[in-house]
Amino acid sequence: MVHDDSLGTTPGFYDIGEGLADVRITPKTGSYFTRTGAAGGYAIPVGTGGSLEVMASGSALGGVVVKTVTLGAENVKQVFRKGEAASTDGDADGMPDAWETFFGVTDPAADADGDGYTNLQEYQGNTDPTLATSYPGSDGGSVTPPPSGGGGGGGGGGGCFVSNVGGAAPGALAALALGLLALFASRLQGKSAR
Ligand SMILES: [Ca+2]
Ligand SMILES: [Ca+2]
Ligand SMILES: [Ca+2]
Repeated sequence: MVHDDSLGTTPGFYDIGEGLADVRITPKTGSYFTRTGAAGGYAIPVGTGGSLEVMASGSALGGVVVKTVTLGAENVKQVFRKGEAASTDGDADGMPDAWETFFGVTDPAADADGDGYTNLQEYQGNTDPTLATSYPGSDGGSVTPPPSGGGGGGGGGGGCFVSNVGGAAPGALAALALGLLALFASRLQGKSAR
């Protein structure tokens, strides 16, 4: 779930209407990434063990948020809040420090992945400067953004909950599944989460 906690009435919790859409969720490793739906939800398969850095980025956040997620056999709910976003740009090249560090790029004029767009253009387009299939205007998403439910205000979901769609099978993909996106996650795994 990605939300602007300052909008609602309950500090520290997701309130309906706080969700931020089109925020890119990028795990440090793996081939999956996604963008949040209208209610700020997302679900993405990442793995079943260890820890993983995950970055949320996009203009709706006003910067980037990087979190370290501890993975296990069950789904992990990871919340990103706008108030946590960092936009410090120490070298004033237009790309925030945290974004440069996460992707390992430093030169705004370079084209690290050879897709025809500079690293700066990729930051501005909220795409991956290290992935040639991701460039401004076409993110080449590996995971379709989840359905937004009944409306931009959060559909019928509202609260956040965690479902276990990873199962016990070795190697099964666990997921970061948030809020009303648990249903979407269960579809990914082809079985009911209930
Ligand atoms: Ca910079
Ligand atoms: Ca590029
Ligand atoms: Ca790219």
